Amino acid sequence: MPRNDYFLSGHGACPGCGVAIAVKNIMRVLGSETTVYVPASCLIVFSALYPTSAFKVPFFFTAFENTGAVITGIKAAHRRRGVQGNVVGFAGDGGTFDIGLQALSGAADRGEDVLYVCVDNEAYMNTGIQRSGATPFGAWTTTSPIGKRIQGNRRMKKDIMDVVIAHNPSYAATLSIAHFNDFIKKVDKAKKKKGFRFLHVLTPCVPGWKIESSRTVEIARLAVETGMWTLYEYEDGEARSTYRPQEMRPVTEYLQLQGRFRHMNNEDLNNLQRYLCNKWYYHYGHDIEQPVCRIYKGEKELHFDGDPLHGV
Ligand SMILES: Cc1ncc(C[n+]2csc(CCOP(=O)(O)OP(=O)(O)O)c2C)c(N)n1
Ligand code: SF4
Repeated sequence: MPRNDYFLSGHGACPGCGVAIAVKNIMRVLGSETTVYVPASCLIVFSALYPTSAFKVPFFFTAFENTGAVITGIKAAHRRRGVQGNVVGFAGDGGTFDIGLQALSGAADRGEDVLYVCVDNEAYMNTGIQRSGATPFGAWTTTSPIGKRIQGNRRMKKDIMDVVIAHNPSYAATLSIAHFNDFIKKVDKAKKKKGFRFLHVLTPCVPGWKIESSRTVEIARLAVETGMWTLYEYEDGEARSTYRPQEMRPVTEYLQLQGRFRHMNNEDLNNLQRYLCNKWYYHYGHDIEQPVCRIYKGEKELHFDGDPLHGV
């Protein structure tokens, strides 16, 4: 692992921010010959207080919906001037799944020679925790509240990887900040490939997920162990899983560490668990010998410890 930092301390992220952890490590692998673009998002707020920037490389910022278009333009300018190196865009899930989808699709469709990274904290965090297409089923956000009519977000998370893969990119992969070797290998591959490359990183958010700041990495690991997040890559027209947990852990182990899920009832828990079991089979099914899915029949199984962070 290279030790030189190009995303420096002194930025303003919350302690334990998954986005900051991901960006710091990705930048170590990408190195000094990199030009960065960040659209409106938490990252721009905590990394670029004018006139300073936490990025120790050339760095751009324009509008929310533009990542695919701007990184395309930067690459074209580089080509024209004979500049070598990577052009990378770091966009949030709101700027990728929803508002930036059209520019993302255009860049992927044209096979632009750029790296697009989606740092996915599963909501529009910097404007106050609004639901996005990446928000998981059941999660509380300020626009999917808990009340008589609805109990948190009613939609399953959009599968943005499937959307990107439909464009046949040269490389696409999912990353976890808790699976370090897998993480580094994939960034390195993405750095070396030509054409359109896409990395999708799960980045837990302390206030948005109502978690303790010291548990970010543990929660990211549990996402993989419970099937909420699967690690795989797509290249040369084929997808393959890069890490398979030994057994499928009950999703409640993941949910109960996060206040955004504390209201979930049995029916919703079972719906989510069933969905994850199907997803597990979809990703790992061919090498599974026995059924792994455990649907709960008893009482609600979420237990909270009374920590105020775990309240909604
Ligand atoms: C077209 C447009 N709509 C809305 C906004 C306001 N806005 C700026 S950042 C942001 C939320 C960003 O969410 P996301 O991309 O998920 O990144 P996060 O803050 O969660 O890291 C919003 C809604 C904007 N700048 N431009
Ligand atoms: S609100 Fe969430 S994503 Fe934004 S800086 Fe804090 S922990 Fe990171």
